[in-house]
Amino acid sequence: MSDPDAEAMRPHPQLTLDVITIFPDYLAPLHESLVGKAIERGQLAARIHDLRQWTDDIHHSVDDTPYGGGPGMVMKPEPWGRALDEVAPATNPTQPRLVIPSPSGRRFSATVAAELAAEPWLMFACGRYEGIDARVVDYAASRMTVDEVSLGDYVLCGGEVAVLVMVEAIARLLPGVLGNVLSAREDSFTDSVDGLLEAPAYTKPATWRGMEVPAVLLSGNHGEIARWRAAESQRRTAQRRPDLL
Ligand code: 6GU
Repeated sequence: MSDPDAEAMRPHPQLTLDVITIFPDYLAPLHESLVGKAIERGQLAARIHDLRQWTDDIHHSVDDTPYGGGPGMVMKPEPWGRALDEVAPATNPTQPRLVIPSPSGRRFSATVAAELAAEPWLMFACGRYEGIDARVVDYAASRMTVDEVSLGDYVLCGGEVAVLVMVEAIARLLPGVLGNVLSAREDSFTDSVDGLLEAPAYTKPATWRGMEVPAVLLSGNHGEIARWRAAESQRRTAQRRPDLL
């Protein structure tokens, strides 16, 4: 998009993302697929920052041993403080919402994704090791909303993959990002539907390796099809996710 007319036509991004990480290459998948297209179209802006640019020692250290002892390393506060101050200057009246991926955070969900998709500016702070010095959260919270968010009850090596997951879930909720505006709404887990799992999907050929597509889907009877899908949703949800019923 170096064409100046295309540049002038570029929409104002609906959402700006700043991601701070010690592994910027981990975020490369953001430039693929649906999220990558949204960035190309200017609907989404994604800026990836290497935390090490805010270190001040020869070794570009970002971690140190924990006070009180224990295994592992903790991310030092100083580089994080400088990163926050540069990406979101304290004097700036507009502040991002800060999302910190952490197994100790509140659980990510379609509801949280929708909440984050409604923000104009999100900053993600990717921790590694045993986490970030806890004072960084308190410092950030003195001027911006801070959310520690967990994907589930398991431990990842760092927040980068969690950011990819969250950004994908958020970006597809932005108006005009998904090709088909309806399909985000009808997906499993979105609040606007009934909170059930989706019915199975089929495409051509109608017979494949001896297996038939359910005849109702070939019937052209839209009322019957809708009833069949609703029943399949119920059956699948009861079988796989009874907690949703
Ligand atoms: Cl969001 N981050 C990390 N580091 N580990 C996790 C997680 C997040 N969610 C589950 N495990």
